[in-house]
Amino acid sequence: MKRETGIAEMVQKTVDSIPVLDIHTHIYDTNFGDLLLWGIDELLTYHYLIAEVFRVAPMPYEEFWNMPKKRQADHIWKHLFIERSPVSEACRGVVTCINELGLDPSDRKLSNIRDYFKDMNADEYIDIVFGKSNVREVVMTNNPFDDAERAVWEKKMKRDKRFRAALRIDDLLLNWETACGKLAEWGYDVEPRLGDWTRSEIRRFLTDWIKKMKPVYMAASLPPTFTFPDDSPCGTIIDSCLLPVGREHNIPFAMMIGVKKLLNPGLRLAGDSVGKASIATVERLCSDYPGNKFLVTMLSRENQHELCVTARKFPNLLIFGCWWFLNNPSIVEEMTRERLELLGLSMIPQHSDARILDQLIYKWNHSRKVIAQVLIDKYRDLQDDGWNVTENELKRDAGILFGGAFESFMSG
Ligand code: FIX
Ligand code: ZN
Repeated sequence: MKRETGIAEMVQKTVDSIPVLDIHTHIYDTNFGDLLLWGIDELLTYHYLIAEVFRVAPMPYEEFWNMPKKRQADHIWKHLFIERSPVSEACRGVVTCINELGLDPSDRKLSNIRDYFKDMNADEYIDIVFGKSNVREVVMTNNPFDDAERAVWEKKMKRDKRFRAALRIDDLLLNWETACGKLAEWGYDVEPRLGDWTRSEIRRFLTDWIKKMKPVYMAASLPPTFTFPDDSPCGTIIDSCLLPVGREHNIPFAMMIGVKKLLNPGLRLAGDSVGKASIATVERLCSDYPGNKFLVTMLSRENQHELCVTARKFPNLLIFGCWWFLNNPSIVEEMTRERLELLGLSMIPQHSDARILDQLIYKWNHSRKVIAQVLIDKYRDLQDDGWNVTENELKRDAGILFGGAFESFMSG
């Protein structure tokens, strides 16, 4: 069959043109003040780069943590960008940001890059970054157990519509002893023993925060050992509080499974690692709670294929993103191929997990390139059998992948 020429260019152009709904980030709108991180020094001290710099320039952990942010950034720039080429994905991302902002990476001068940010303000920079990354909305990570964040929610605020909320409840599920004390402090009549009344008060707590935040989902990151059903506080709260409230409000439970917290505590946030989890937990939840919706991403590469197959079995399961240690072009390509081949367009190929606002630029620039390449191959396969995808069909498909599948899942 004669292949339609120019499919590659048409796909890349279309994929680049679709504004994305980024369903998981750690960035905030300006109501949250300093919780929103941005600028070159934050970009350089991203925890991914901290883990990498300790590999080439070991020092006592506390000596690094006691350095001012700029000194940490200088240290990382020196060791990972000047004394070595920045070939890791996290390093390459910084170079992409510098270049996409119209700055000149070739002069290697951190001082020149800092000058760009000298008179910048957060509101202006949000517009710049959303424009350059072609992001239409992001979902934040909003934790009512974080004192600084809770204080913001307790004030009246005019929300920025581009920043949707997600109710993050790791503390409730994984640290019930402490969470119980906090809920009691906040006026919920709870006790450590999870009796009926305490469970109803936990449901009230969740409902109160759903009313306050209007979250698109409730989320938790869970260890590789996470199992369900389970008579631990985690399993009990999921079964008798989280899922009933999720059904009542049509709010999915987003499970991010496979994090080994603080494998190396000295690295703090950079010290988390990965473990293969049991897909049986996901199967059981999707099967036993057909009235609930589940968004799932798993951190181990070894869980990906079985997660795709599980998604084929349960329409109430939508899988998302190439999370954290998977967000590298080689693995994003592998995961996107197997997802398209097993699930078609009924999945969310990527989220950014951006912790620093600027990262939207590189994480989406890099991901769009890989996802476009996979789509080009798929459309060429179709062309070989006489199915020429039209530009409108391309736009429709890319719209589904970059937000549409999520929005249909939410509204269904
Ligand atoms: O639990 C999470 O939301 C993780 O994404 C974070 O804890 C992690 O530090 C991260 O930002 C990974 O990209
Ligand atoms: Zn995250």
